[in-house]
Amino acid sequence: MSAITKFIIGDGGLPAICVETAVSTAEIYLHGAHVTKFQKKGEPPVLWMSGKSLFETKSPIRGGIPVIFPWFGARDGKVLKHGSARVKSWRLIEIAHLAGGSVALRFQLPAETDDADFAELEAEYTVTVGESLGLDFTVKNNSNSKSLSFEECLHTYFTVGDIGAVSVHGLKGSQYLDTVGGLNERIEIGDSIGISSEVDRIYHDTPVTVEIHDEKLRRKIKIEKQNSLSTVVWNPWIAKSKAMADFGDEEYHGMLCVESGNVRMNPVNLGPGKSSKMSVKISSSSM
Ligand code: TA6
Repeated sequence: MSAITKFIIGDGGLPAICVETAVSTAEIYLHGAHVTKFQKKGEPPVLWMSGKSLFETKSPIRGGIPVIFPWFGARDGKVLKHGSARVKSWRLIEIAHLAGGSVALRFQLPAETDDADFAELEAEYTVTVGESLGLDFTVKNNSNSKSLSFEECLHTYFTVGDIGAVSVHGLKGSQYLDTVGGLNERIEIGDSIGISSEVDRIYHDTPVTVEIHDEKLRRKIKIEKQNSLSTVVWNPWIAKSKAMADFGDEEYHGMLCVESGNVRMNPVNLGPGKSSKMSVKISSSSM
């Protein structure tokens, strides 16, 4: 079959694009250029969505792949956490049906004219749906005189069968900022990471491929990336889950964030007229 793309009015009346290829389905909202679904036919969803997510223009969607830009976390003088890109309406500027049956959708973020710090940064985001999910995030510095610094992160929520039967591989020996119970720099000493309490870690200088091994779903999710030095691993666990209105109290059992970006110790510094491109490829296979 050749791939099909369909425009729909999604949750909250927000416009979205559904994509079906011979091997997978996906859904992307224009709001935040937010990928809310990616699933290979015959398999459980790769991306996780909260059953309590809001779908309104002033709030980020909870789950899928929030696009975090141009800053990560809280920022002095800024109201929004995790930047403004995820609550902006992006423009879909191209749909390309590729050889091999994949579909590439290219989105553009309208200039941040109301934010002087970032008005000269232009972002584009290409989502490629096929056997795997490809994400290319490009930023251009339109200033002809100033270097600009920003942060970027594809804050991906993955479906897991049981958070207690999951391990994260590829980060052994890496330094990370542990943000649970204060801010502490630590080194990952384990061959893999298990989750049995709240985890909120920003691994620095990690261009590496990371894998999620899911014993319950008997599945491996591979997260390969280029030009991304930060890896964030997050599960809110019990208290934080209860504290989020758009996150079910028990939903932490079925999700894990492994995020790819350039944040904190690894921001992007872009010279005048220069561009950067961060790429992530998400694929799944049986164990
Ligand atoms: O990426 C991890 C994190 O920074 C956590 O600290 C947690 O706040 C999470 O992002 C979700 O943030 P949000 O603003 O989407 O609720």
